[in-house]
Amino acid sequence: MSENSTVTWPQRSVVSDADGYHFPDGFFWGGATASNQCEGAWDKDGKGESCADHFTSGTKDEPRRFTGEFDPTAKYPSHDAIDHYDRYEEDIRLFAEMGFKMYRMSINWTRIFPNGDDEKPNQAGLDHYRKVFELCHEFGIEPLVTMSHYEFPYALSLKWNGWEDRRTIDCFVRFTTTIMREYKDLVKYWLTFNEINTPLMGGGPTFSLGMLPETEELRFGKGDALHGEEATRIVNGIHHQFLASARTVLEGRKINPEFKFGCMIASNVVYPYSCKPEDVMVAWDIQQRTNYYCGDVMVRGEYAPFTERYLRELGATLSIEPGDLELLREGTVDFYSLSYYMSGCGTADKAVLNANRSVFSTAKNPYLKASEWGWQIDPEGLRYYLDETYGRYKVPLMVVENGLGAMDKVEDGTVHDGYRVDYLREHIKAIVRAMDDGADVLGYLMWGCIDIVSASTGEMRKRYGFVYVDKDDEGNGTLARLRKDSFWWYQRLIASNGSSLEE
Ligand code: BGP
Repeated sequence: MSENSTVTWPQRSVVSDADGYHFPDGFFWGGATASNQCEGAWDKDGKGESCADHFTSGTKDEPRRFTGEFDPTAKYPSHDAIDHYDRYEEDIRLFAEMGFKMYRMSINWTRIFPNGDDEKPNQAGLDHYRKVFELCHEFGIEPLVTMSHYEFPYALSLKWNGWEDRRTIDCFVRFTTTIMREYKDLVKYWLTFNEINTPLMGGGPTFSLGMLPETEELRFGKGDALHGEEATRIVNGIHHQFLASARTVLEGRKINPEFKFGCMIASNVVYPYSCKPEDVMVAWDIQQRTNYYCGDVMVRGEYAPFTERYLRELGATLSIEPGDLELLREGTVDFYSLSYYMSGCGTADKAVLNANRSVFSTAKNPYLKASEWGWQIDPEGLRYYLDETYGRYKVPLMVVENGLGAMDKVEDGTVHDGYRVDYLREHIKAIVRAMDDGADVLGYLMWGCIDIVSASTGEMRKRYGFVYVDKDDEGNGTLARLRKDSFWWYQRLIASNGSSLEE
């Protein structure tokens, strides 16, 4: 573009000068949680059981287990978590002290409809979230609500095997229309499904699809082994979620035309392990089927061109009924939100893959370091993903999860977590570069802004927060909240709207 160009670009951009970076006005700085990982109070005030309540705790090497009957010798971390349900006021005050502009949280379906298909909503659940939203607004914090974040009603899993059954769509839409009506003046930004694509990456069908598992153990990384009947169940389950999302969007627009809806995709950045064309194509293919398979439906309103070939390879049959495709076309989202933690490598050589397995069917990248949980740290991958995604969809993007799970140590009443600051700084700088490339990014919400239960392992010691919570994996601790060093760093960053990033 020539220097004299008079074109005004509509999207937000970051200006950088001697004083540092200047993010656009209204950029959403903040943090994110999910109710099953922080609230606890799993059976309080009329709440029903969700699938998350049936997962035991695990470790990096010991997978979590899903047990239908509660095992009296096991721990179920969602049952108490960090007691955010009763301490939300203290926690939101801490977020406000950091200057949060946005707080992403989920409404637990089973607090509103304990069995998923109840006739009437549970008033105590509705009252609880109203108080939370009112408090956010008192501090000028905009809530961003995930309607489904691994909180599927267990009763519906038993009845219909979760999203495998189309009847689940009506139940979900009843839930979403109830909360949209209830909070129409308090919540403007909504995400229908958290990380809708993870079952295609090997995330297992229970967490996000509410399907009862074939084995108790929650194992990750089997995306490349997905095939046949299980694949059929999963692609149809996701199809039902697409339909439920589209109906929610259409209902929501009637309730409040100001509402903004986002999809939420777990970004899967996969580089070729080598420049062999076979490796390049494997990397390309994994990205197509894990990112664009869902993104295309939710943003463009239609299945991606490669879908037929992909389903054939999966040995899966997708059941599309009359009216489905029209509905998907109408109920598209307004923005694209994503989680980003790591990247991986694609290889056509099974021996290389098996010798170097990273997370989610990819091989380890020899050029990258990893977190203590083996997630390979790659800020540049975030720029790559934002640019690719913006180039494909041209809708605003929002980073609604990014952060470092680490083993923190309390010293002198705080945590010196310079390693976390380094991780966050480098990722935010990658966002700046993507915005400089032209990507339109609405905000940055750090995942697990207060220490919460880890989704993949159920541990407390995999900590992400700016705020430390005094609780260990055995359940000991006072639950006291401590500000880590990163707390003050993020506070300065938000106050300067990004210009103190290099500090
Ligand atoms: C995402 C989930 C979150 C969250 C995060 C970190 O996949 O949406 O719920 O937990 O990952 O993962 P973990 O808690 O396993 O470290």
